[in-house]
Amino acid sequence: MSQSTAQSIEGLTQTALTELLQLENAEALEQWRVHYLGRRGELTTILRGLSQLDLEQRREVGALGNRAKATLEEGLERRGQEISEAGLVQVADLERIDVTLPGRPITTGRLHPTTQVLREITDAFVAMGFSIVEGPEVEWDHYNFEMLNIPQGHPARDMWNTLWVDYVNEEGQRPMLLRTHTSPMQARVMESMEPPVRLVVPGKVYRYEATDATHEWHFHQVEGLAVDEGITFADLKGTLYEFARQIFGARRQVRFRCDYFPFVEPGVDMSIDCFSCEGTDSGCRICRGSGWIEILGAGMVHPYVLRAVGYDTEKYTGFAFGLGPERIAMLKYGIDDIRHFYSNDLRFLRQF
Ligand code: 2NM
Repeated sequence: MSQSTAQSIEGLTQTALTELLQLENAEALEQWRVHYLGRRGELTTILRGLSQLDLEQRREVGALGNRAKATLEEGLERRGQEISEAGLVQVADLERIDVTLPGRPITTGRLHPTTQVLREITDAFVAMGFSIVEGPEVEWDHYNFEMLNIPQGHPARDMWNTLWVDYVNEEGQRPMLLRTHTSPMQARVMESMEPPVRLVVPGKVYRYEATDATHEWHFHQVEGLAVDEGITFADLKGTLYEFARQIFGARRQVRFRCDYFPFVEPGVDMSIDCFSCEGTDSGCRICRGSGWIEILGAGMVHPYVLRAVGYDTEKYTGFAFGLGPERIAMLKYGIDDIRHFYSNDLRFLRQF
C-alpha cells in the first residue's frame, strides 16, 4: 500500500511539473493549482488518504508527500515569475500596471579615478604606437633591482623602501619582493625580444613607507620604454611633450631638468607650466608660485641595463620614463590628499 502510494506521488509530481511548463498565463496557473494543490486537488487527496496507513508508513510517505507539495509550490512560483518576466501578461493584469509611475532608478558603477586617469595616460601612448604590457606585482630582486643597474649595496637602493616577501631560498637569501616600480616588466620584455621595443607598463607598486598627504604605501605607475637603432634624447622630449599636451591641453609648455635614476643616463625630470596660474600667481596652490609642476621622471636607458638584457649597446639606444597616475589625477582634479584614493569613501569616489 505505502509502496504504491509513494509511486503515485512521484508520478503525479512528474506529470504536474511537465504540465506546468506548458502554461502561459495566470489563469491557467490558477487552474493547475486548484487541480493539484487545491482542497480537492490530486495531491491533497492522496495526502488525506494517508490516515489509513500504519504509523511507520504514514511517517515515510507523509514526508514524501510534503516534499512533493513543496516542489509543486516552488514550481508554480517559478513559472509565475517566468511568465511575468517574459511579458506574457494577461489583459486583466495589464489594467493593474500604472504606467505613470516613475521607473526604478538604475544604479550604475563607475571607474575608480585612478583607473580613469591610468587609461587616459596609456591611451596617449598607445596613440603614439606604444603597446601596453602588464606584469607580476610580486617580483624577484633580480628584475626589480639587479637588471636595472641597482645591485645589492648600491646606495640608490635607498630610493625605494622595499616590502620584502617572507620567503628564504636555499642560499638563505630573501630574493622576493613587492615591486617598487613597474620597470621589472620592461626588463622581462627586453630579455625576451629584440628591438624595436615600444611599450608602457601600467600597474600597482608598493613601498615600505609611512603615509601622509603625498605618500601612500601602495599606488600606481605607468612606466614606458622605447628602444631601437638611432633613438635620441630628442625622441624622449618629443614623445613626452606630446603626452603632456594630450593630458593637460595643447597650450602646455614643458621643461626638462637634470635628475638621477640609476637605470638611465642622463636622467631628467619633466615639468609642465602651471595650468592654474600660468606663472602669474606667486601664491598659487598648484605650482607654489614657481610656475612649474613636476609630472614625471625619464632618461636615456643606461647601457648597463641594455647590456643586462643582452642588447648590443653599439647598435641600440633607448629612452624610458615613469610617472604616477594618482599624482596626475591630484593635479587634474585638485585632490589634496593621496589617501583619498584608497579610503573607499563613496562621497569622494562619486565625484569622478
Ligand atoms: C623613471 C624614470 C626614469 C625607467 C627606466 C626603465 C628601464 F627599464 F628601461 F630601465 N623603466 N623605467 C625610468 C626611467 C623610470 O621613473 C620615474
